[in-house]
Amino acid sequence: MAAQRATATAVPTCGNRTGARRPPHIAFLMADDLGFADTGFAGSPLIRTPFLDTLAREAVHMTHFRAPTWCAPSRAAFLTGRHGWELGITASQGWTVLGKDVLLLSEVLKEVGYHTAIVGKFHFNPALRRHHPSGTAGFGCGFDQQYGFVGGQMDYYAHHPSWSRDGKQLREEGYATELFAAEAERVVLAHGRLRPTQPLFLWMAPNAPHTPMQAPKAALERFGADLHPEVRLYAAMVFSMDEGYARLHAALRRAGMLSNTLTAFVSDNGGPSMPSICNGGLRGGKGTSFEGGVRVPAFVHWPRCLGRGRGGPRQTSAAGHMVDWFVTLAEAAAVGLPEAQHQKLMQRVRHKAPHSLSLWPYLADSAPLGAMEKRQLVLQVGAPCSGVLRGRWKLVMASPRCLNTSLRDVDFQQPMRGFMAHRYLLDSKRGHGGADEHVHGTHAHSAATALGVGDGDGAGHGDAPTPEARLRAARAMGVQLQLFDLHNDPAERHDQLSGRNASVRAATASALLGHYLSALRVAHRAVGQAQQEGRLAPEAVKVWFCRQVYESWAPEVWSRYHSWTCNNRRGELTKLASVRLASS
Ligand SMILES: [Ca+2]
Repeated sequence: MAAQRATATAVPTCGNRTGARRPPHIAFLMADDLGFADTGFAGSPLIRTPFLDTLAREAVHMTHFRAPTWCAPSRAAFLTGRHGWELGITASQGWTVLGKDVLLLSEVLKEVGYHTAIVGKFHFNPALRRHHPSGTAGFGCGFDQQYGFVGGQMDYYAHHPSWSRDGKQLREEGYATELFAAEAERVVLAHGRLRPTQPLFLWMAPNAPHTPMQAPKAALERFGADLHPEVRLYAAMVFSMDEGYARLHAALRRAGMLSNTLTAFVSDNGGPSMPSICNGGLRGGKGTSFEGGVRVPAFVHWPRCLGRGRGGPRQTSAAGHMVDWFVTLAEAAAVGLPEAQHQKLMQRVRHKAPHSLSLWPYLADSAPLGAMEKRQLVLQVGAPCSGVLRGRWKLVMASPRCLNTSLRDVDFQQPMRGFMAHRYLLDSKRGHGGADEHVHGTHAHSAATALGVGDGDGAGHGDAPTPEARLRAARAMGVQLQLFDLHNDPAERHDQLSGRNASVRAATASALLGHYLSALRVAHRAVGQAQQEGRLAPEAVKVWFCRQVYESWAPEVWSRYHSWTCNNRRGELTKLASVRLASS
């Protein structure tokens, strides 16, 4: 594809065509579970992010950027350039140890001369540190420095048992977001003092505003006591996160590094379906393949090379994805290498992460979308809610039990058919993991053939199924399919597979399903390999997962979940289709 052939020339020249190109310092700011519209620059009436708003005014925004729907697979995608389903991560939370064959972004940047640091939430299986061969420092995984925790959910004051610096456990007092800010400041100032000529890669990943809802008093007092307590807490958590990023940038300025810094901002996944969080009218939330779960704020601020956007903030609607940072940042980091060495490196990087595409053609000069317009993105493999996207079309696949059943009627201890139907395709050869009896044996075999999956690694035997037959087969396996036209219906309210459009759209849905099944085969192999190597974490299906899907479907239930921070935001989706950017 054209986008995959993009080379170093796609990275902006920064107005320096004669001298050697200097690699930038990279400050990668990742929020955790931030709502799509919960920033000042997205127009929130309640949430305040003054620092991010300042950056946003000079940044290039990716208005249709997608991320995996959970924390761990999202961080894996960022660090490896590969989707969770390529890595054997099919469980919802993705607690699988990465294989030795993956190349980490931190390793690539270290290799081209960067000093590398992670401050915040790592969220990989702790075994990764022992398992992965990279790195010689205390922490490894390609990072020279580490501070924070390895796990996921964490009390902001009691901290996670894995709280550590450079891999050594420590106990500290304080609010996590503020401790991360202080450490980022220390890392930058020390870097400026000790290694003034070396580029720095700092991945700043506070766990804010992920649950539990906790905020320091000073931040809380910035918001009126008349606000609902949950909204006030959430707003204070986001504000504190914003202050932390501001402290990092202030340190870069003090160290004389800011003018050569590339700053990227992104949320690791969509905001959860919680009353205090606003995804701006996008359907669903974290854990689902609906837009509320996968479409996240994302921008790149690099005034030296991308300009300051004299006509206001710039934007691209290219279908970027979390996996793309891998190639994109590697390209920017490698600008100083001799051409032959650069090409060799990028060849290896692209080979390791074939789905990671360079974003530079779209960030640098708003190139025509080209291949990006037809890009096929498998958003999640495995239920309760999988999805695949191509251009304006998105196919969502979920358990009917999640989508169509009153929550009161669901016994969540029982296997969900939709979920297990997906699992069958992964499990049929190995026979592990308690597959649902409905999809076992010959029934499953014939259903798989009807889907066009068949046996073996290739396509199915015999004639390819008709679109209608394939959709029927998927439904017979207990998977509910919904097709959305995101161009006309960004809120995913109107299923194109029901009503009068159904037959017209069957071919589109079937093609997307076919692409999804290809990814499923890749996932099958990756899971098998993870099992053989003892890296596969046990997965758990909890009530909460299904609830996320259900509430994204039932309008009367769902509306309750967008009533506070989304106040006055109803009907604004047309603005959000291109992100409403603060104008001053
Ligand atoms: Ca998250």
